Amino acid sequence: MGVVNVTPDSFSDGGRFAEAGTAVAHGLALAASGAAVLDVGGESTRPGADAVDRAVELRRILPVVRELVAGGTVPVSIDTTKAAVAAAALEAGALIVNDVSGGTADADMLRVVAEAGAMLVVMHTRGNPRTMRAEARYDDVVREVGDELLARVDAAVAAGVRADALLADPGIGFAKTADHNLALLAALPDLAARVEVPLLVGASRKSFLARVLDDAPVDAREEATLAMTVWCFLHGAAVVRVHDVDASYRACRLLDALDRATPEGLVEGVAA
Ligand code: PMM
Repeated sequence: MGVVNVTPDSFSDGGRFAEAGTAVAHGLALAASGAAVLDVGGESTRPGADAVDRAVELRRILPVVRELVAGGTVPVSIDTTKAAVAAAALEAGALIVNDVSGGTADADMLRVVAEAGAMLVVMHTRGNPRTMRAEARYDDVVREVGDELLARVDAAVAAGVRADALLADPGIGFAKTADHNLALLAALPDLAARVEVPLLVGASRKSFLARVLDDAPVDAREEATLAMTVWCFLHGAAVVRVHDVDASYRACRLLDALDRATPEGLVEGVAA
């Protein structure tokens, strides 16, 4: 999943793709690099970020969703916590809703997704971007995040979202300290076994990487991001959400080749 942030203030790429034409070109480039899904977002979710008005968010994302859908290369996902934004994006041809609140921020979200028959990513967080730092308190982060994620999966199914259209995401960097993020990633196989729907992980360029890398700034986290992609795919994730698709895609092709290799070597048609 390639990230297309149409925002002036995301932590990783804030402002670079804020203009619709630039965002579309970036999305098409990510698809050409191997992204299987493009995740379009119009509201920054970094800790402390201000909420964005619905009209502003719609103005940012709709032209980009429309153009990427018209481009027809890969499915489009809408990264939003607002049901009205999700509904408009689905109407414009998006197929997936990526809700970092796991369906809790807007009482209409699950119904909108269910009625559209769309896919849904339920992510784990607590509170909202303004309050989540203070909510990063756990006795046993792996167990509690698993419990809370399962509750969100159950709520989505109860609201009519198809169980086979769900992905669950531990929410790296959301209401978690760097140590919590590392503990969750280390326990990914347990989480994957427990949640029973495919896992999506977004670790790309996130600040917990700097905790192990001498405070590396955001533009010096690509190798660490790639290491996370490989770790996640080897430990039970079905999808990774990344900003730089090239490196992750190449790494995935290699993992795929290794997965399929026989004692004689590479099998035919590998990693197309
Ligand atoms: N992270 C961000 C935004 N949306 N969605 C999901 N499902 N998982 C994530 O980890 C996630 C997300 C924040 O990163 P960005 O500002 O670079 O988009």
